[in-house]
Amino acid sequence: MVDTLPTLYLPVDQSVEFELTSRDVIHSFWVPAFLQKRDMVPGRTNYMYLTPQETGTFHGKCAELCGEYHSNMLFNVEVVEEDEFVEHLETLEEGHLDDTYDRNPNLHDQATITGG
Ligand SMILES: [Cu+2]
Repeated sequence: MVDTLPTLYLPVDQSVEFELTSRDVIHSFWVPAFLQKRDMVPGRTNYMYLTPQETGTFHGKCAELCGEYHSNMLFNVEVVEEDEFVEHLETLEEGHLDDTYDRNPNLHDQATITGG
């Protein structure tokens, strides 16, 4: 399962700013190895700053009980050298997520079924 998770790439030894928000409910961005976590709140932007100091694979998860899919909110973090990071960036389209991980359509279906 770990192989199919979304992966966040970060460059080693460079400061990184995370801009954290949510499009549905409150979540919490947590990579235990980074020793920080921060809430992600709809309608608000929180920030987290860090500098990854070693390359490697780390595990991230949502740290706020957010609903039915909470236990599936897992991701990988790859901290890589600068050239590998740039190479990876070039494979991304605009750097935005598509709807692949969007749970809102599920919530909408549920609301329709229950008339809510
Ligand atoms: Cu959660």
